[in-house]
Amino acid sequence: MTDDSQDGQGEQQQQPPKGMASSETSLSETESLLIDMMKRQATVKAPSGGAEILAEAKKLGQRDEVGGEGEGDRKHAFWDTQPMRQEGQDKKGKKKKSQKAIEETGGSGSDDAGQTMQHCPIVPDKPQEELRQEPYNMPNGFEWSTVDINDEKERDEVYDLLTRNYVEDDDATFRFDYSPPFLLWALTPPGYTKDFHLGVRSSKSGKLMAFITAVPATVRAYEKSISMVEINFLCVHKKLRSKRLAPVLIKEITRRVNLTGVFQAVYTAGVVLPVPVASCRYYHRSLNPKKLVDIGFSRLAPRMTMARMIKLYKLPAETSTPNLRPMTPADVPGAHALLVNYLKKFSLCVEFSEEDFAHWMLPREGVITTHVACNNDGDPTRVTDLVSFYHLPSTISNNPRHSTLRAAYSYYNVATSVPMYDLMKDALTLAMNEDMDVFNALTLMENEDFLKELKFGIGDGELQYYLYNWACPEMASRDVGIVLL
Ligand code: MYA
Repeated sequence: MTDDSQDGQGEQQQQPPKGMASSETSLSETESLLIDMMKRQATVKAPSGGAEILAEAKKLGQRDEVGGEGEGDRKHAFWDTQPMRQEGQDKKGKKKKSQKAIEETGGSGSDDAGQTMQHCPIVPDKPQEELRQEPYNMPNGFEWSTVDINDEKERDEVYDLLTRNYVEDDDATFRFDYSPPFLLWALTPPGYTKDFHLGVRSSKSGKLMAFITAVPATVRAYEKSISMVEINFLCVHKKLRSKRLAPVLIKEITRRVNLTGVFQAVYTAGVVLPVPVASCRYYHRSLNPKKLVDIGFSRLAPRMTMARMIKLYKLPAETSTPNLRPMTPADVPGAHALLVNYLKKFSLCVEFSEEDFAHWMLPREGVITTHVACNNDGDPTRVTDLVSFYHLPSTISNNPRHSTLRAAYSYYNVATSVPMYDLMKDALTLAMNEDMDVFNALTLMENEDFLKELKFGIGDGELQYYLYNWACPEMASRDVGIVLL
């Protein structure tokens, strides 16, 4: 769970945080779902292990839109039926059983010789008339609900679900606490579709019990530019866990996205599923070491005193990059050009339009901080440097003194007039001046060049990157150029 960094400081993986917030689901709702499922199981003969879902899925008449016909006796009853990269995709050789299962149901990820075809959909696009038109069934007592994220009340409902039930670390000490303004930002980029903010409510109480989202993005994987969606905020209320609701949410969002002519997606998760395209590790840089030790995020190494630790992590009060200042709308064309050009060197990145860039990068208080510098003598309006981080606090459980861990997450950074090390040191100062406790960064893009020198400590888990329905070789984390929220 913890690891000693080079500085002798142990860090926890901020995969996220966790928590123990009380659940407000009434027992009667949970019980009614359980009873409903038990009744179904009594009437449907399940083939084999993991059959709870299969029985449920069959009873509900569920059918995968692309990929497998249903869940069976596999390690990943759901994921092994989905059009995903397969283990050993990068090598020639025999097809694996699960790959065969996909092919039998329409997949095309391998050629006849058993060699993997690269850089193509695993399952071909389907014409509209072949797509399932009606939503997947929900268990009795629950119903689909498209959430209006622009409505403050509904946004607060999403906030409430996530803040109590979303991603936690292994021992449930820290849990992500995405703020309502952050959710609005994350879910309304140019071209977003309301239908892709998908909730599940209790029919009786109307309470939001589960959620999943998709937003559009043009993503380049190696040489191919693909219209896809970014999937995020998959969440099932703690009282409804392990009942195979997540696969239904994933199938329904897939169906809705497919109906708009899109068949690929990108997403990240802390869990290893079939099969990541890349794997990145979080590193953490202490900004407020005393608090981090107090809350158990970090620990004092043997022979390290708090006074020495504070000194070790002390940062300059001011930034050093000349002319570094908050980005404004007038900077968008120049900063967009800088980032788009920089991202060319990576194997997986978003191809931002100028409009996308303005949405994702302009500063928003308490959500995203972006600074730029224009240090080109010949062209004083040219943006030469860009540094940004988003604000994602975590709820801290069971701590008498602290309820929130304030965390900055490195976003997109480009340095041309100063070394990347200097620019990122400025990022730490900016985060410290916004009262952040810790600055987190993944081992993607060129981050590994500065992490150790800037006294980041290694986290203890990995963030997996996935491409849905897209075959391509695995890549190293330094080749990943996309940061998902
Ligand atoms: S990552 C954040 C995920 N959220 C959390 O970790 C929040 C806390 N946890 C929960 O709310 C629940 O535990 C969740 C699972 C909802 C995660 N990604 O219903 P179940 C598989 C994908 O009985 P529950 C993010 O948001 C699991 O392996 N699948 O389980 C990106 C098993 O399948 P299989 C996951 O615990 C999401 C099945 O679910 C994940 O009650 C990208 C069990 O279902 C996970 N993080 O609920 C989603 N965790 O048996 C994919 C578990 O096969 C998008 N599972 O192993 C795919 C693209 C879709 C669009 C395509 C368009 C073309």
